Amino acid sequence: MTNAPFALPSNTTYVIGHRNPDADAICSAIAYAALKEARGEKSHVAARCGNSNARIDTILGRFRHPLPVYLSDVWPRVRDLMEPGVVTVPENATCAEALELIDRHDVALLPVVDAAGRVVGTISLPHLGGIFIPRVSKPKLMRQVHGTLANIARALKAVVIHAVDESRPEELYVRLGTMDFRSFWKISEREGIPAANSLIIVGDRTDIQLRAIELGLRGIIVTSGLPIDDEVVARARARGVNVISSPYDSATTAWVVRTASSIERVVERSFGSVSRDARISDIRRKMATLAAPALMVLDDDGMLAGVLTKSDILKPIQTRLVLVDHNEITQAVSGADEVQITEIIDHHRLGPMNTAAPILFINEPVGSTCTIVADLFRSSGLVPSPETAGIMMAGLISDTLHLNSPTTTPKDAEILSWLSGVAGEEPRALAEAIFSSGSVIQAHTPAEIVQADQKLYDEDGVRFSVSQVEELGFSNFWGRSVEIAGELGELRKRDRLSFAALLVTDINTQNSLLLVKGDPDLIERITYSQIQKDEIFDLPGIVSRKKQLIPYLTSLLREIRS
Ligand SMILES: [Mn+2]
Repeated sequence: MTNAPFALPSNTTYVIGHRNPDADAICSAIAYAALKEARGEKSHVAARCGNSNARIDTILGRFRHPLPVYLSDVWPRVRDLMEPGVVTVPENATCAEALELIDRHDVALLPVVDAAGRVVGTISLPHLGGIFIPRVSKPKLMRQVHGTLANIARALKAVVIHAVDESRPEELYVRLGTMDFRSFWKISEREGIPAANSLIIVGDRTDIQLRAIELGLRGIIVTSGLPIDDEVVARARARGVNVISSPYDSATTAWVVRTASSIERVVERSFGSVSRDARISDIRRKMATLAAPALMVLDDDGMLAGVLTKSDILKPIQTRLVLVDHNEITQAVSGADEVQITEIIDHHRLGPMNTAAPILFINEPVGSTCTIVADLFRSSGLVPSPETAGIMMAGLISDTLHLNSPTTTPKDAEILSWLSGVAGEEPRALAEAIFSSGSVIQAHTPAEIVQADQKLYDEDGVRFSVSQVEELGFSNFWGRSVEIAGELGELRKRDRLSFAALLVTDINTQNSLLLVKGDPDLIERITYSQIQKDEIFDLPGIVSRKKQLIPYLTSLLREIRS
């Protein structure tokens, strides 16, 4: 799933309303971000997790404000926590080079890449340990170098006196030429190591050097930068024996030679990889059981994008949210429960919600979230810009049906009049513009109508959904009631809901119709009069989902349970 790679800057706090946002969710997010800025708190950005609609467009157009940033989800993903600028090592590197990179960059593991930059494996200290830690039970292996003479010269920072075919990968065995001339070569013969695979590390022992050349060894390494006889060089040329002058003493040279082995044989070819867009929550388990210290992060083309270590996954998630106009996680942007929620500003019922740390939670039973935000401006001694004041008026008017909804409080009226003065905007004119801004039912498909302002609820494990549309009169609805009812039934089946309901509210008369699809046990208990056999009920005087309809529906659910 590579949904929504919206790059989240790490220090941003998003102020965001509920899914399927209504005007109050959008307007209060914009206004609260403006309040934060007015208070000098940095990096608060208004966001939304759903599409706009005609009413929202009308409001934002009137006050010349862009739509908030769209976030399809806030799931923390691998790319948010991975280490991007990864040091890699080419597969033909020497162990010395790999070791130096591990040491210099203080990493547990290096990705090994081929010429095209594709990961072929990984290398870590434990892998290299086999090269550097003596295995006394296998002395022959201890003397083995798997690489090229050129690599050996490079590792030794040596002067090459004479070289033959030095770039050929080969298996070489190293011996110190420290014994008596008569003993030299006896052990090698016993071990069955051919001269062509032998290297001798030797000081200024001309007798041993000449004997080695005579035997046709692959090369001699003269240590401590000691002078080499012209005769030795001449005979080596004639016999095709390599001669290298190492600046190090014999003991050091013997150590360093072994690090010239190519990493090829110690690369761990099996490694775990993960897409940069994978959700952190999906890979936690994989990470816990992983033997290696890290996962390779690959981009869409399979190229290395970064490395995710076991400690990266413990880093705190940087994405922060302020929830406005909702507090139930089922209504929040997808992934909200995986990031830090720092504040909640709301006027709905309390739903089940846990936070790891204490947060600022303002929940006030007033007509709109914009009322609360405007009140915060006022009590802080701050005056919003006329545009922000107008946007708050719009959220307030939209949610309270211009102070007519039963959710309306005296405070809403008082705040609306204060905002009206700041914005230089007449509430009645604004209300007219908002409520005549286009019929949702006329302009949209049945699927869009039932999802435009849909909210999901979870009541003791009973999942249900209640959508609402506000219309000027019911005529548009009656024209399409059958197809809308069909869509509501589809929605219920698809989302496996106990029931799905749609409240169609007439703003003119302040009455609603309720369309319900679902559990017959619940539908039978509805005490309002049924208009048609089609599960449409007449709800006179009901206009508020949160204050009237939800409490009524939850009381029916409680009846069923008891
Ligand atoms: Mn609201």
